[in-house]
Amino acid sequence: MKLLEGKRVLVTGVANRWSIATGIAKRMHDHGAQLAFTYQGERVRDEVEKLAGELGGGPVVECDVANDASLSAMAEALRPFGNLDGLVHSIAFADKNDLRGTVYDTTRAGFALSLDISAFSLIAMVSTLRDRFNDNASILALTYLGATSIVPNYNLMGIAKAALESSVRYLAYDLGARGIRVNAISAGPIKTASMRQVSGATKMLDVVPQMAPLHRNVTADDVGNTAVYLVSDLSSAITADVHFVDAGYHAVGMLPPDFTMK
Ligand code: 0WD
Repeated sequence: MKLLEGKRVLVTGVANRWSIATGIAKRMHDHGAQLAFTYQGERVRDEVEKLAGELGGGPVVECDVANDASLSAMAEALRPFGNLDGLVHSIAFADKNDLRGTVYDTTRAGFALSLDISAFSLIAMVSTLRDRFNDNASILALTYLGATSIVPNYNLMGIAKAALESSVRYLAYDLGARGIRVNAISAGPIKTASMRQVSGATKMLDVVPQMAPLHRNVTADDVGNTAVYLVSDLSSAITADVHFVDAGYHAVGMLPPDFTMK
């Protein structure tokens, strides 16, 4: 059964084939969605155009979320695509130096930049596209456990994700009267370019299979499956939620007494 037949979805945050947004786009395409993509700049343009070509040949439009003119130009360029039934926000940035060491060494400029691109960008995209969502559309953002729990080295990005998750809830309230839903998927660690910026992050991939109830890491496909559900009408009463796709890791509070890390 195809869950997204007839739905138009805008996907942001594809940088390469390992991006979580790539996994989401593939699963949405499998479920019959018509996809449009944004790309951040020339550096990733070819990669995004290639993916769009493989997934239905929809429009590919530049959008740097740090730039208001770029956001407005994106909205204009997407007009022929038609109104949206879904938006996937899969964007984050922090200076590498703010993803290691101590949080109290974060600079004012680093904080402002990371919160702008990783959290305000969701508000900015919704604001820019506010008249372009169909009633009952679904908006999705990507977050991580480090928003609400201490994950060493995730540091500033955890603070930015806390702002993002709160933005999800307030936007859900703003848009609820139109039946528009806003949710976040909290994904377990997945090896991507962004993830590698966090000091020691690849070691997290060894920890999760030992501790998580499902004893495995998650993939961009796992996240994509949940994204399909959250944009489909099957999740019609779910909004303002943070939905974990992390093999159950978030629910583990203590290890067994005989546990030794491999
Ligand atoms: O373990 C992971 N990989 C997790 C990622 C676990 C849980 C959540 N996430 C989140 C990230 O924080 C992010 O919100 O998922 C989202 C997607 O991240 P990703 O797929 O892990 O990383 P990546 O493939 O690097 O995509 C993020 C993209 C950027 O990629 P690069 O590598 O080029 O920085 O965010 C985009 C950009 O394409 N991006 C921007 N887009 C528009 N305007 C901007 C910007 N100013 N800055 C970054």
